[in-house]
Parts: sequence; structure tokens; C-alpha cells
Amino acid sequence: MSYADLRQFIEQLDKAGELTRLDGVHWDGEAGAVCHESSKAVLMDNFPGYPAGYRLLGNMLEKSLRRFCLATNWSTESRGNELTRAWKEHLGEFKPVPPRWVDDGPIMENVLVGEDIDVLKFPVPKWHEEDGGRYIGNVGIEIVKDPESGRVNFGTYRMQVHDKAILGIHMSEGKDGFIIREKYFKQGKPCPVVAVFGIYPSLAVAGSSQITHVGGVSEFDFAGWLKGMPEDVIRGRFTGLPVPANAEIAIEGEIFPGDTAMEGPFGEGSGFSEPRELPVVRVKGLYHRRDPVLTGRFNRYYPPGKGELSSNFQKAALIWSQMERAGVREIKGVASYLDNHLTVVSIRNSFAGHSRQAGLIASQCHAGDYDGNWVIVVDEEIDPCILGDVLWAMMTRTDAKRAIQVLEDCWASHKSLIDPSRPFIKAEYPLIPSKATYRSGAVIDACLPVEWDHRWHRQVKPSKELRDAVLRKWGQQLRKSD
Ligand SMILES: Cc1cc2nc3c(=O)[nH]c(=O)nc-3n(C[C@H](O)[C@H](O)[C@H](O)COP(=O)(O)O)c2cc1C
Ligand SMILES: [Mn+2]
Repeated sequence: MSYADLRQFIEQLDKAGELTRLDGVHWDGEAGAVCHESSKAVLMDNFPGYPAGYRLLGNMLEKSLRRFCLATNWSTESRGNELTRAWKEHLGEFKPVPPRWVDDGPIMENVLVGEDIDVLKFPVPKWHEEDGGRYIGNVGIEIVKDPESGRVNFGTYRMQVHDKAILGIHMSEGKDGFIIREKYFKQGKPCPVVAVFGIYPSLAVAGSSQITHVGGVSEFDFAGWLKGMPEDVIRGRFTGLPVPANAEIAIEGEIFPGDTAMEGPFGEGSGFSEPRELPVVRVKGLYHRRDPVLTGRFNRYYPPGKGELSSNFQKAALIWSQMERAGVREIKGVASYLDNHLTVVSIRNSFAGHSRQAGLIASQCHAGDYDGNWVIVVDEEIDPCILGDVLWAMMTRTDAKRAIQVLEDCWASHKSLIDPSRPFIKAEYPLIPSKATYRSGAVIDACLPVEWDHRWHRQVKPSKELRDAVLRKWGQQLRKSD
């Protein structure tokens, strides 16, 4: 069952018992806290000071494999590493489904230009109490076009509301959006952009999956494939860029070189990001449906390995497939924790140098590199989704000097911990390239070296046959005594 827009998806969530409706929630802190507490998607209406029907959907996909499956027309019984494998195999079937240009759509029910533009006509939340402002696009997409190849790219980059027609845009250094924007700036030109705020899930998944663009594939082609139908798009009157016809809210605007404002702080999974000077979007057109629904989420701190916030199987599947495409063989599993901060790869270590190759490529491939501070490579019998076992391997199978390889000058982010010996000032990059930052990282090779005697360095536990036999005989009593 697919969905043409967010409203149909909300109906599907409702039918599946995956939706909570709340009235009277305040945009200032309460909306974020509600999302933090709820395990279901939350549809909020009747915000104080806002007309009824101006709604906010939180937790559209967060915290739920069931909602993710509804969103992607996919189903699986697999869990843990097998879930990652299943999604990776599904990704392997990807065929581009290009968008379809249409003349009109519900997004054009309300068209506002010039003085009438005011993004705060929607109940835009201050998501985390200590955020530096209200953020409209933390589950949204921003669409730009590569001026050289003509390829259309979109990603999810948060947008802080600086004024009713001025929005911050947080394209992190090295993301496709950043690279494209910089191409316009190098030519001394403004970068045209479309931002979409009430998005349906195919756009959300495509916008945050770090896909590679082999063959000029766009996130639109990926979203259409995920949803099982092409994305309908209208040509934007100011930018010529595609505007999703069935989305809830969108803007067209431009990012001018040198036009900046202080952005942040903003809560993220790894902590608060520091305020820094970042480019802004000047809004030229604002479009929205009647009774529009904003989408967004609360970014929580989470310890790796806990509950639903264990390995991110989507990210892990991407790293796995990119490693395969780079030629790494005998990969048995991949896990990705806390937005890439830790990646675990499990392989059948088949030749001297194999585990090092796997670790270095996991740490440097497109999906694994950004914030990829730590990579641990383990043998195939270690499940990368069970962190206790991963630590066991690391503790017992490594000689630190040999196992740890430190990498320098890697792809950093504003979240990276910076080497204090570097003359880097976070607020000055990306605006001043000479103040660029790098991070170090480490690959921990926790595979048994091929030359060790594998008879001895193993987990001590009864064989499966012996364990089954004992459980057949005394399982009842043994379980009782647990
Ligand atoms: C809820 C959410 C918020 C995000 N916010 C940002 C952001 O503010 N800046 C950013 O660069 N990436 C952000 N990301 C990650 C990017 O969306 C992701 O890396 C995407 O693949 C980037 O696309 P690109 O490589 O085409 O630029 C966010 C992801 C999610 C799920
Ligand atoms: Mn991209």
C-alpha cells in the first residue's frame, strides 16, 4: 500500500495504531518534549495562538521499524544484523523512478510572495529548550541543482528561522548540498533552493540517506522507487527547481555568497552544536496546502546499544553496500551507532591484510566517513549488533599497538572533537576555507590475526549440539532457576 501524500500516510498510521493525536501543545519546548516521550507518531493540532488545522507531525519514522516499513512499502521479519542484510539486499534492487512534471498540485493552494511571506504563520517549534531559535526544516528537504552536471540533489538540512522570510541553512561541510552551493559561490552567483517542510516519508528517507550518485541518479529517483510511484513535481516559478506537488509547505529562495547569520545552538544526538556563522536563504515564494502539516523531530541524546537506538540498520546497510562496491569481500555484517560515530564490521578474515582493508574502507567510504570516529572490525562469529560481544573481541583479540590504526586529516563536521593543537575556530569554517577543519579517527582491527593459532583464541561455551541436548533434558528446571 503506497501513499500519495502525508495525509494518506497519516491515515495509514492511524489505522495501524501508530498515531497519537494531541491538542493545545505549545511550540516552545512542549512539542519537542512530547516527541521525546512518545513511542508513536504524534499529530499535534490547536497550537496556542495558531488557527485550528495548522498541525505538526512528530516521530513520523523515528523509533519504529513498523512505521519505516509502512513508509517504504517493505516488510521483513528479520532483526539485528539480518535486518541490515535484508535492507542492503533490498537496496541492491534499486531502479531509478524519475519524477513526473505536473502543472499544478495541492501545494499551490496558497501562494504567498513579497511582504505576505511569513514562515511563522505555522507553529514552528523550538525543539530543544536550549536551541538558539525555532527550526522549521529539521525533518524537511532542501533541493538544489548542480550547476555543472544539472543533477538535482536534495538532503535534510535543518533551517533556523531568523526572520519571517530569512532562514538559516545548515548544510554540513562535505555534504552534496554543501559542494553544490560552493560551486555557485565560486562563480559569484546565488544558489537557488527549494525547501520543503511538510514532507511525506519517501522524501524523508531519501533526504537523509547518504546515497551515492553513480550515473547521475537523484534523490528524487530514489524516493520514487521507495514509494513505488514517481514523485509529482511542479516547476518552481522563481528557481525552475522541482517543487513536490503533494507536499504540505514549501519555499523557493536563494542563498547569496557572503550573506550569513549566527546559527544555533541546536540539540543533536551527540550534544548541542555550537553557534556559528552560516549562510541564509532569502525566501521569494511561500506555498502551502490548506490546513498544512509541518514535520519535525526531537533529537535525543542516546547511548549506543540501547533499545530502539541500537544500530541504525539503514546507515549500516549503506556502508555495507558501498564497501562491497569498493571490492571488500566476505563481509558478514555491519552495524552503525550514533550517527556514524562507531561502525562495526564483521568479516570472514580470509587473508593477511583483509581486516585492515575492511576497516579502512568502512571508515572512508561516503556513508561511513562523516563523523566516523571509530571503526571496529571483528571476526564473522561476532555479531556487530551485540556490543557486548564486540567489546569482548576487542578486549581479548587485540594487541593495542598493532590493532589500532590512527587516521589523520579525515572528513570532519561541526560535531567533531577538534585537536586543540590546530588553529581551528569552528565559527570560521565553512565561511573561511583556510580555517578548515579535519578530524582524526581510528580503525581497531579486532580480528584474530591470520597467523595466530585459531584453536585457542575462541569464546569458551558449550557447542550447540551439547547445549541443545542439555536443554532437552533439563530445560524446564534450568529455566525455572533463572
Ligand atoms: C532529522 C535529520 C536532520 C538532519 N540535519 C542535517 C543538517 O542540519 N545538516 C546536514 O548537513 N545534514 C543533516 N542531516 C543528514 C543529511 O540529511 C544526510 O547526510 C543527507 O544524506 C545529506 O544529503 P547530501 O549528501 O545529498 O547533501 C540530517 C538528517 C536527519 C535524518
Ligand atoms: Mn545527495
